[in-house]
Amino acid sequence: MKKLTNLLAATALTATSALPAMADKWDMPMAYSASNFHSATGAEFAKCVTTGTAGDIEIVTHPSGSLFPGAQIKRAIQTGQVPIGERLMSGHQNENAIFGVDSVPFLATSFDDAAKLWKAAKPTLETILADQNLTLLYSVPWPPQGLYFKNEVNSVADMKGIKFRSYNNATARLAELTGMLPVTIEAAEISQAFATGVADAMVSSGSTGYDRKVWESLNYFYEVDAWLPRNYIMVNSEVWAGVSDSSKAVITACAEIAEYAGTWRAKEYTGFTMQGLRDGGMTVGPANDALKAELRAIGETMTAEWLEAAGEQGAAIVDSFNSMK
Ligand code: PCA
Repeated sequence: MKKLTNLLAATALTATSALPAMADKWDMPMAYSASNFHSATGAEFAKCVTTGTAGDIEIVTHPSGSLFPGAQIKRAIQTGQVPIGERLMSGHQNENAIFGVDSVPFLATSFDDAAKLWKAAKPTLETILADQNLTLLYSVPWPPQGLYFKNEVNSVADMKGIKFRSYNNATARLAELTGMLPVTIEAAEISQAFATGVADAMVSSGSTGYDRKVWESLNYFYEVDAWLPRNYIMVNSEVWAGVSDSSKAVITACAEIAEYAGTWRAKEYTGFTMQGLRDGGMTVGPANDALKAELRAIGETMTAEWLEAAGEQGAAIVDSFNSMK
């Protein structure tokens, strides 16, 4: 028996001393539900890094805003409260209009165009983020944004006075320009907000409506393909500087895989979630032509406003994007 205990103790010791000296645990806050495709992608990215670095860096994801709510994640990474995290970048248009480049209505309305816009904007975004102590690892789009309502809507006039859940400046501005009343609510909170009548409408993807089972409160989804906003996975630049070259290579490779896999998932999920909304009992279809035209006109106003706010950098991104089309 003593022998066995000794043996166990020796094995435990060996196991402990075999652990890499620099083993590091990275908590990674994410704002969206564990079932969401961004969270699934993040979980695989975490696994890829943990396995690839042989545990030198173990990434642990915290979905559903459980560690930090979405609005606080970027600051938490910047200030080193967490080394890494995922954030919807357009949530920070207040800081810099460039962060809202992916939420300009009708600028990029398909996955292909969203990829081109991302390519055009990436170098500028990386520079802005670097100034904020942030290093970009990967980015994945949401599916195209459409309009959710409790009641049937056929024109902008029908929207007047409706309480509209917003998730960034652009969505709040859209509410204002359509005569609705914006109320900012994180995706993790929307099921409750709709159930209690805090809001009766939103613009979002089929994915978020599906994840949050919004058919329990809302009845109509109008496919508008207004824009495809993106989530970004960022690491604190000081933390990044301290990572070994070999671990950096693993993380960069895992990030590339995650961006590809996440984008693929977003595409696959678009049709799947539309059907999910229908199965839940919602009426799903394109907005009528008159409503589309009204929304386009509002989009033009918002595009002009964005270009004004984003200045030369914004104009250069749009030029570069247009040259790729
Ligand atoms: N879902 C997120 C952002 C965009 C989307 O499709 C949300 O509604 O908060």
